[in-house]
Amino acid sequence: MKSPTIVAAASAPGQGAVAVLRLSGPKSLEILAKGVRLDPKTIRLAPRRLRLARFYDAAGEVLDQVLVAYMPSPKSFTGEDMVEVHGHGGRAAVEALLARLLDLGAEPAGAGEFTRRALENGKLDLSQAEAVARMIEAGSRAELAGAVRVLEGELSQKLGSLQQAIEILLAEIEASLNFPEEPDLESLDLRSRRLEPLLAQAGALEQGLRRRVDSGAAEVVLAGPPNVGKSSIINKLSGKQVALVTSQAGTTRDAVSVELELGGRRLRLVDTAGRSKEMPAGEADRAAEVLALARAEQADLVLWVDDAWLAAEDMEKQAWGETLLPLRNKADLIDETQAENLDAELRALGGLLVSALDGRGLDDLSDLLVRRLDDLLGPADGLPLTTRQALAMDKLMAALRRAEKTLDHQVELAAEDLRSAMDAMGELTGRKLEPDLLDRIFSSFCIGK
Ligand SMILES: Nc1nc2c(ncn2[C@@H]2O[C@H](COP(=O)(O)OP(=O)(O)O)[C@@H](O)[C@H]2O)c(=O)[nH]1
Ligand SMILES: [Mg+2]
Repeated sequence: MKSPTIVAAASAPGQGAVAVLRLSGPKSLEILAKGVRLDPKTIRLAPRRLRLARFYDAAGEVLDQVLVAYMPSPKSFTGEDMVEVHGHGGRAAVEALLARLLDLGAEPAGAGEFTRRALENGKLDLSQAEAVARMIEAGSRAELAGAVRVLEGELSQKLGSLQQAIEILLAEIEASLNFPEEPDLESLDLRSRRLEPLLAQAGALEQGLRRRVDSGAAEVVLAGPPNVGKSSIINKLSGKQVALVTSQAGTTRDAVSVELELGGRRLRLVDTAGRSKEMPAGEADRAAEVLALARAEQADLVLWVDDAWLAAEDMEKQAWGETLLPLRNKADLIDETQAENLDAELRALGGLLVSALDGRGLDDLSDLLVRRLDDLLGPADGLPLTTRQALAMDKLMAALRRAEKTLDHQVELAAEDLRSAMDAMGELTGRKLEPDLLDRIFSSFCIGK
């Protein structure tokens, strides 16, 4: 069965100087030729060239003056025959052109369908297809740079060479298991000759990845008791009046958030209601605390704020684990030696002493945020991995680390570990993905992509 010829606006809705409509499929040229009333042969003579034309409706009225281009298969984004129509970027013009193209036999494209066709026709692999989504979502130069590198094939190439290294090691282990008369494992020296370089390669790859990119910005939640200055800190960090600041406890109820770019990374700062020692009596205050807790639990990083005059040992031992960044605010209210000691204690715990009032420690806080998020999620310009891929990467690394332990004494187990590493690799590259998972991945794409 031939796939239908699909059409969609490739540019964003709304007004713009130019809007682009794309067609992909075997009838692209025929549909274009009818729309611009030219002989298909004439268009075919100048592939991949922009041509000025009039686009007509069925009655022969001019709908728009357009630039059109015909990209014959296989040298197109999807690998199929494709057409682009660049019209005037108003709603009415786009709708009229789209209606006419549908009328001429095109079908509306589904979400991500162009990219999916590119994948199915071998123009892109899954990581490149996902990089298309990352390019579009990139909110900073650093994020864009990482996505471009994936689109250019850097991730595919690195994964490919790692996969090859695993396959070679596995083959050598299996050979020695199947042919016991061959030289023994020790003399093969698989550890230093194969496994160690492989682990180094995997480690380097892991260091250069950026994780959890499908949730957009990294989420940094301000939490802590009421009235410690959480709202003041979010306002200072963002340079905006994001949240109300009053001397009354319980001013913040809804989680208020602001997006900003720090060190090339997009992050969302979220201010939440203070957590009181006892459950508050009021319904709204209770709901606010529940919401605050939920946001903190999902956060990439929790800035737990408390007052500077509390002794360090009073610090709430929070269950956030590696996502906790302890802050003490109102440094201006304690004396200098006290402040220095407290700051040192906090730094040892991965935290800081700040003052939202006089600004002390806030630049250090920005630097610390960047560093912590880099450690947690990888560098801002790293090769972006979706949550799905990051989980597969974790599985892969875990399997390789197990193989490191088992290789010398339990070779069969090492072979087993390497086989699970290969499975994880298949998930990572998308080679082992089920069609319905592909459906899910592409459904998050927008139409026209
Ligand atoms: N002296 C001093 N007061 C502060 C500082 N930060 C906030 N405050 C005051 O503490 C009170 C509570 O601040 P707010 O930001 O609303 O705290 P939240 O309830 O934790 O959001 C307000 O009166 C602020 O002006 C600070 O660094 N130093
Ligand atoms: Mg507040």
